[in-house]
Amino acid sequence: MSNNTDDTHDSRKTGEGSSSLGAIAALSRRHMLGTSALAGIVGAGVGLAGGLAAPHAEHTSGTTGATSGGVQKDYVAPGQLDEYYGIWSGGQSGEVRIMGLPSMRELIRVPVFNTDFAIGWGITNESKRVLGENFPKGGDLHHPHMSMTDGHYDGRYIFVNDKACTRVARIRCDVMRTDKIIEIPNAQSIHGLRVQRAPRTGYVFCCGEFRVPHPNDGRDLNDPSKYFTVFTAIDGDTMKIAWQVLVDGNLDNTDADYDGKYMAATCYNSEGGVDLAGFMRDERDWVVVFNIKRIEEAVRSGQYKTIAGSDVPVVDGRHGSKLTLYVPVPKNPHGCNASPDGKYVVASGKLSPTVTVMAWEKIDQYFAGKLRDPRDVVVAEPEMGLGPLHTAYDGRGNAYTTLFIDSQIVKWNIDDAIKAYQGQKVNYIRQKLDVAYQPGHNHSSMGETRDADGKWLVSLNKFSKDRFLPVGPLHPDNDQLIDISGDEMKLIADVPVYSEPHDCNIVHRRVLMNKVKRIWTRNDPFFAEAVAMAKKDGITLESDSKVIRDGRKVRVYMTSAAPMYGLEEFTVKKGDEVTVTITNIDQIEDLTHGFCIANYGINMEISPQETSSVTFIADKPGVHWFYCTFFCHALHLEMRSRMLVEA
Ligand code: RUQ
Ligand code: CUA
Ligand code: CA
Repeated sequence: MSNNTDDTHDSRKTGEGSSSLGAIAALSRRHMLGTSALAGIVGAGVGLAGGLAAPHAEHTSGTTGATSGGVQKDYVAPGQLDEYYGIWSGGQSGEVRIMGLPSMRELIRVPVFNTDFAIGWGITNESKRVLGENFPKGGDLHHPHMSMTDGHYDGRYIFVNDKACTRVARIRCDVMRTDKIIEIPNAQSIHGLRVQRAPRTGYVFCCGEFRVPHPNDGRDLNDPSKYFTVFTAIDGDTMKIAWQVLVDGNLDNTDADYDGKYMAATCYNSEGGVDLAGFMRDERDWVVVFNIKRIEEAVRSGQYKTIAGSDVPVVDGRHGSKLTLYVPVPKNPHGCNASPDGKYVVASGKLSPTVTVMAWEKIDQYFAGKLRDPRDVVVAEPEMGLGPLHTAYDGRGNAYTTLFIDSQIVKWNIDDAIKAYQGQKVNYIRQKLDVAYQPGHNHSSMGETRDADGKWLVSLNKFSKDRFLPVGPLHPDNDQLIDISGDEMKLIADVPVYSEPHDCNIVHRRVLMNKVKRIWTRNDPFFAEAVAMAKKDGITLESDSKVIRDGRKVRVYMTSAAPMYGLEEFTVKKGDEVTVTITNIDQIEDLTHGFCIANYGINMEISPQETSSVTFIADKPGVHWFYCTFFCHALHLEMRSRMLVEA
């Protein structure tokens, strides 16, 4: 395994450059799009098409430099392991995908807000307990972030947002299973989500994007002056909401400092608009900074109210509050990204060609009363190009900003940008690399932690256009792998991805590999309720296979061990409420069984040492075979038994 690490590093050092080709393409593209592109992003359909013009002209740029001595740099040989885990958002698929980097192979999917027949997510009692009563059909997951301790990934949890149904979820890294989903009150549509970096996570923070009235029960429908949103702090250990902050405007993306003192969030609707023209009326919006200690003090001393029937303490952080700082920044900022040296936070301009660099130290000074003008916390505002959305870092003082309209990644130097802002004549732009096409987020290896290692960058492009075989009107996205280990960015691979990754984390395998369990631990809390029920019924899950009738409720307990279930049949009556609880007593890694009842719409996974349960009404009389769905044994097909439902 450790060989693999060395292989990956060595092979990358000898790559050949391609900058001249890329530069020419970049020039011609900028010439082609010209100034109409900015109009493009705001002019809806027609303009957007303009911004996307002529992909054929440059679609070969940047594809060289991918090999070293004939070996593709993202090549991970059979039997070798990737160096990084990629924690990928599944977007409107509502799931998280775990990838390997640099191979960019998808390793596994973690259902979160979606349902998944493969493992029975949304079917088993264990998953329904997480999803809640009447759970929505899906979710729109944008931002996965791993828990941290002192600015380092700690491999405990991954937290994610649901923009579609205003929820936040937590995934346990040890079993890669979602163990908690909560709804956020007093908000509509959770977008930005980040974790407290220090001293630990700690808080999970999230942004309510849409302004609506609260309570949102039909009153004040057409009175936007009554609309508002809140910034939410969740206790990541208990998944209970700690407090909320009422803000002016709306909230988009957010990020934390490295000292546990502040959060910053972008706002693109300072106008309080309710339509496109309204969202863009003003030349400036803002970044709002939250002073965590002051907010905690306000909550402790009772300086809060509760709203709309929820008991969550809400403090007032609108203009004039001592709890917040509103920093005016150019028009409709989007991404919010703290640099791994712990010094800066960068808001990307979107409708402005600039990004705004703010220093945490200056924010300290502002809250201490040493600075008067909120703009005094800004230390640089470098020009990037058209449509800056998100910024990533290499840990060597460079930043990488995506340009949605220009379809480029800009590599720039933070110190030089600060010097330029102070009036010195320095060029802070290091390189512009064409990507295909229209990047949203980008993310660098370990780049949102103190361990930013500057090896890989992924550009998560919203359009793939002509990059893959045509597969119908719906195109995959294109996540491009870029080598940033040298002085120049080099494009390594195009990877098609299903709708629609927004963001990802790239986590070195040393963080996770030894924390991830290969088989379940008996009595894991994930299936604790099934274990408790069995105990009440006097069942030893590891050995008993038995049917217990309790009025119209029937509880069926059985073991599974390749290639047999503990019961060859069980009998119930039509209309019975049946709970089937299966314990996989196999101990061998990877020996998963399934449980699918023919024509009942039920399937679930039972991995080694796991207990899974499902409850249903036996509404169809007759013989129903139940069978194993995971190929577990030469006699896997023979691993089936009968459920007899009496009429
Ligand atoms: S946002 S493309 Cu949903 Cu993270 Cu910026
Ligand atoms: Cu058990 Cu297939
Ligand atoms: Ca605006």
